Amino acid sequence: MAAQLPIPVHTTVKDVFGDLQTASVQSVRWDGVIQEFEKRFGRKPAYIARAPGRVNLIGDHIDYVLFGVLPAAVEQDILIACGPSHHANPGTVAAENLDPRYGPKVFAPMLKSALIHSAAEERDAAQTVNAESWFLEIDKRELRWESYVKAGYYGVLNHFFPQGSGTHPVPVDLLVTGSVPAGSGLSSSAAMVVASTLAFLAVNDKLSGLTKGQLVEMAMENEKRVGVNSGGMDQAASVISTPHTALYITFFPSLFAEPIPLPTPRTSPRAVFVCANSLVVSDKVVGAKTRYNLRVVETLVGARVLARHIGVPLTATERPTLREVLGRWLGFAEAKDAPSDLSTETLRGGLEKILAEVEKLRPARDDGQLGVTMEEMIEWSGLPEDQFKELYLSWVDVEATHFQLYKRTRHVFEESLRVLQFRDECLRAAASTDEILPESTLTELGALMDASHQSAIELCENSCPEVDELVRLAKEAGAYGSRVTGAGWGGCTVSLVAEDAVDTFIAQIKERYGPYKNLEGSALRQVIFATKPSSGACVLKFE
Ligand code: NG1
Ligand code: MG
Repeated sequence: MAAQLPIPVHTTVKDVFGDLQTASVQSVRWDGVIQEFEKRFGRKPAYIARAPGRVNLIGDHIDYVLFGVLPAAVEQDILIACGPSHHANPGTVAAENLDPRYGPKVFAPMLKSALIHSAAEERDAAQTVNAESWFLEIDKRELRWESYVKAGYYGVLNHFFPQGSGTHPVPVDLLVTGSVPAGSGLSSSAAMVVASTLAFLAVNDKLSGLTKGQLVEMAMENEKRVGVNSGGMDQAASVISTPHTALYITFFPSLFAEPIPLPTPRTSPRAVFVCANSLVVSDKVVGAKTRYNLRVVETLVGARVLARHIGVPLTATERPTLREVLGRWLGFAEAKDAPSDLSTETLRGGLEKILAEVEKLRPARDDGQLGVTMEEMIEWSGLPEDQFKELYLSWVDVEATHFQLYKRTRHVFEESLRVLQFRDECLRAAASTDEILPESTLTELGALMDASHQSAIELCENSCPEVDELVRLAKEAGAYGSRVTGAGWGGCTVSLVAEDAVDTFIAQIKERYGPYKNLEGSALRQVIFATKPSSGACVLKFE
């Protein structure tokens, strides 16, 4: 299965991309990075690590609840050229970026034992798990480009160079370049962290024997150093994706990834997914309000309250997700990290059934639109206040007066159901022996995308006016379906569009979406483009 495969190590750019056309276009960029590395560091790089961004076709704000999602890697990616350096201190990194806005940085990890009684000790204790041997300063309140490089380095240091192992990380020179726009919902952060993790693994010769699934776990852990309490969709999509397919990824009881062929090449008309950037920077944290984390907490509390209503017993100290509660309610004893014996058909039936129970979470009051207050939520949970706060709030930054248990829980179950329906529709189309598939395949996929966007507006509340306008314009321009992709509150939309109508579709959006009016040529191609599902992360090794 896809997550168990080794991380690909290639020796030519052609092998990275498989098809010659993409490889010849990409080679120019890769050669540029190699030359620039040589110019800056005086020798050729030993490796280039590549990690793509991703577009999520359907299934947002459900990965941290451990339900399946359906993203595909995009061509836009992060490249990190790297090689061992002559720096005297082990592990010291000289990091440069091809983008002149991001200045060069030199940083060195410190062994925690050397930090005792130092000023950094306090910060260290707050930021890292105590069992870790290494410390690298990352200020989460002021993230910079190199923070993501450091985040990737962290896991490599702590996994492979524990204190007392007698081995030391090599000093490294590296050069970063990226084509995934930041804050656009295409997961530039995960691409940065995956590429960085891979670069440090490669340069320290720790790649052999490592599976894609293990790299995903490391990258998820590493991303927590810079990010929010996110799920694993972005890292899994960046690492495991295969060309021309989407990836159905589930997270419970263990990481599982299945390539899903997209029906588009054989439908009539053929269709493609078009990304359009609203140019509103997607920000998961606004002021002191971490709206992303708030949804993580709301869905976890929703799971406990729902469990009480439907008779799933929970201990006072466990914190299961909605996915785990559903599994138990259906009578499956799913142990974490074991393979699941809950089939997608059973899951689908279970989701349909549990949706009838979600009404029990609806606030009774007239002002229920606002959700429930902290006091009501604690009362609903059945836990004493102290215990509730310890279990649900002590580990996460959240600031809110009201909580939407009903809306978020409904969103999670309905969106998860849509992912399964989308997946089934794609698999059905792929299994068909008909020469030409009916257009209804596309209409149905489109309808699921539309319903998903409606849920983003009404239930998950992660859209924004500009994104809604883009979705409306996409529908007017003939898209089968259109939705916000990723975390939301800005960023990109993804639309399913007939292939022969893509040019007029893009021209019409350019004409009508205000922020695109003055964009031409490559500036326009960077904000609105048809995606080609690309391959996942890999390393190019120079011999
Ligand atoms: P993006 O679009 O990269 O901000 C975020 C989370 C995902 C997922 C989506 C919403 C990170 C790193 N990723 O993605 O895990 O929850 O939102 O579906 O925060
Ligand atoms: Mg991100």
